[in-house]
Amino acid sequence: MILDEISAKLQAGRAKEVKMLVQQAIDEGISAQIILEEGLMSGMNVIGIKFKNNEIFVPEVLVAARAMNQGAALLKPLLAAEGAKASGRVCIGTVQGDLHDIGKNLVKMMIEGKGLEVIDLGTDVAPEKFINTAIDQDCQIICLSALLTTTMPVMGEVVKAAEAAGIRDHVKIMIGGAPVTQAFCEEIGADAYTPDAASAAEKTVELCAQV
Ligand code: B1M
Repeated sequence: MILDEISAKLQAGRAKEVKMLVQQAIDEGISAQIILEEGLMSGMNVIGIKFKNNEIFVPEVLVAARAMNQGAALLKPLLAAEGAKASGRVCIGTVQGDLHDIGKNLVKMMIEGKGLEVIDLGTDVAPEKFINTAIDQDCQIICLSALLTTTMPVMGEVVKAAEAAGIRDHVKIMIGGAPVTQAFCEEIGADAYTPDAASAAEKTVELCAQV
């Protein structure tokens, strides 16, 4: 099946073939959401497991990540078209010390799909940059991604910095990433934790309506 092929080619880091197959799946009428979840993300999950078990190393992970990003880029306009429209502005970034951006990019894409404006601060973002952007650009939500247990505490620093800057009552803070949990969200006093890109996008719409 084509979704399995996408997953397999992504694992092999074959970006061109991934792009071709994603386009083919789109042309066959498979929804962008299904292609993303059952093709691209399923392949990336296997990469994650193999990386953890030392069966593959950083270079293989990087080529798979590149294939993931190129395939996802084709889906971006379709995900936007499939989503219901909302309004609001959020900023998003991977926290300081952390360079993982695949999940953050997916979350961004899905939020944009809901019609919200997203300011992408990239990776390795310092707490003050999140705060200054939220103030200067009038964001309703600060979205924080972390993939390393060592960088999760930076999320707590952002919450504290928002309190110190006096914006805590009108800017919501949403967190996510593989090691992040609801319990951690409560511990640091963030407003919301969501486990994946789709629920993150839904939650942003909900939070934007609250502020
Ligand atoms: Co890294 N890495 N990595 N890595 N890497 C992990 C995270 C790791 C779990 C692998 C492992 O050992 N099992 C491990 C962390 C262990 C830990 O902290 N306990 C790890 C490590 C150790 C490292 C290095 C330290 C390795 C080294 O150098 N020795 C190093 C750190 C570099 C740094 O950041 N300073 C490193 C480097 C890298 C690469 C550069 C090679 C590459 C990143 C490429 C890139 O992002 N451009 C990489 C990758 C790809 C991974 C794995 C294999 C895959 C991550 C990924 O992209 N998953 C990862 C293993 C794994 O997670 N199983 C691993 C796919 C992505 C779609 O999922 O990001 O979880 P994810 O996003 C999801 C959800 O979490 C959620 O939605 C997304 C989509 O549904 N989500 C949010 C994410 N952000 C959200 C925000 C929200 C809401 C939901 O609200 C705001």
